[in-house]
Amino acid sequence: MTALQPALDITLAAPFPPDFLWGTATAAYQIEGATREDGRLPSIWDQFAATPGKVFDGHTGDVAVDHYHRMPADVALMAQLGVNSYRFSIAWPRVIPTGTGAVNAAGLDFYDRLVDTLLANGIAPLATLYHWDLPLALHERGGWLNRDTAYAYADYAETVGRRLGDRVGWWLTHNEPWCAAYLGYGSGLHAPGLTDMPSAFVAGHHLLLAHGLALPRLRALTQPGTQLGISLNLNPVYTADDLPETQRIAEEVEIFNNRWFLDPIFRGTYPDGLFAQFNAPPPPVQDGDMTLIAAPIDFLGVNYYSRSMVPIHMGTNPVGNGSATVISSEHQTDYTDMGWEIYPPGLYDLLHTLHRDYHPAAVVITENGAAFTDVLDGDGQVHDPRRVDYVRQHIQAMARVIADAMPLKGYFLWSLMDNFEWAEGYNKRFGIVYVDFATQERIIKTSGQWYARFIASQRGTAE
Ligand code: IFM
Repeated sequence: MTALQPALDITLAAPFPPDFLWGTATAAYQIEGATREDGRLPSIWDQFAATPGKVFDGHTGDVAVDHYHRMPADVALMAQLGVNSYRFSIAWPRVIPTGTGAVNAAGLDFYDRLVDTLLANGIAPLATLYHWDLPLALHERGGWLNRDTAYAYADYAETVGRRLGDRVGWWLTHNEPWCAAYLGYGSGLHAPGLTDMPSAFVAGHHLLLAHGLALPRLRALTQPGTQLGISLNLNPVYTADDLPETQRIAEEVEIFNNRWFLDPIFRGTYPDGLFAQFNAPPPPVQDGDMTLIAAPIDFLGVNYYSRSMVPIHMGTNPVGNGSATVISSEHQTDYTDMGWEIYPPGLYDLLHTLHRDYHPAAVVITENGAAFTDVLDGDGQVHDPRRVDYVRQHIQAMARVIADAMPLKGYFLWSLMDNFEWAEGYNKRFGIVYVDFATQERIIKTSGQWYARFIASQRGTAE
């Protein structure tokens, strides 16, 4: 285990409530490995990653960071960091390997053990039911293009809720359905790799329907006070000039990037102009769907990494896993290894806009973090001062939100440890814990040390 360094500056005017969730986040396919063990069957990501040319250098999640076998040690690492919460995802193909039907006891047992280990360490579990690893068997029946997948998902949610609902107090139905729909079915950058915008909208609708169908079933199986929500990747849109054309494009980007999922969830409608932007027909919405989708949630999970800037300048970097918007070079400040502009004020602006326009009962930052080119130094440490600055500045933005009395309940740093970054494979490191992918050794980076000391200072336990 890495010893924590005592001398990191954690000074920050940060009036966070004592019950604020300070956590780290991960997802099953990105960390677990063991893809063929204990009854797990393939997901769309196993197939996608095995397809030449889809993932950087042919990397796959077959081993990932071996969390499936190292779970107790990884929880001990979290305890060492002092986090009071942990966001993880449950692999549907581990729990119901063919998507419907028989439950795989060994798969469910793993998450049961994880939850118990977390609780034994004083760490509150926040479980995500779907973080992109659709069972391949369901994809072979149409995947998210097939309405039946939404019903299968609700059954899966019930299975998991029945087993873990007595101990898990925070749940997310989906992580970033925008990515699952657009990157998976529209741009093809993610599994299952389709490139058809009308399909992306169909998939998006069925993902939303799945969310709406699962909510009451989870509600019935969880303890009173359990918090149910969904995580959306959101980026506030800024304009570089006042030209009418710029404003028009910004409005389209806002609709596509943010309102595609926000409006159905909070208003029960799709935003005007969403489908027309792509000359696509509306998805097949049936009577009652929008009411289910707009059922109240207890919190909105916000995944914030960067902003969007209009107009688009050629030759600059895409935001949000290859979304349609790019940053204007005129506004360039600093970029992460993903090519995403570092813009902490965007988090404050985004939360203000969300509260003004959608009034979520509460917000949790379910992801925020940065990829940088980290190296293991000769001193055996991983020095990542840019990530320390990134995290500090985003926490500072949250402090302003809290000072404005907005109901912000928690912050989950993406990610606990370096892992499989989807189409980028192991080539991008987001962790506050460095992983030597050859040996699976974990080393807490300077940012992890900083976060640990910051959390301790919040509790009044820092030296
Ligand atoms: O690694 C991903 C995560 O799975 C979803 N949100 C964005 C992260 C960084 O790209």
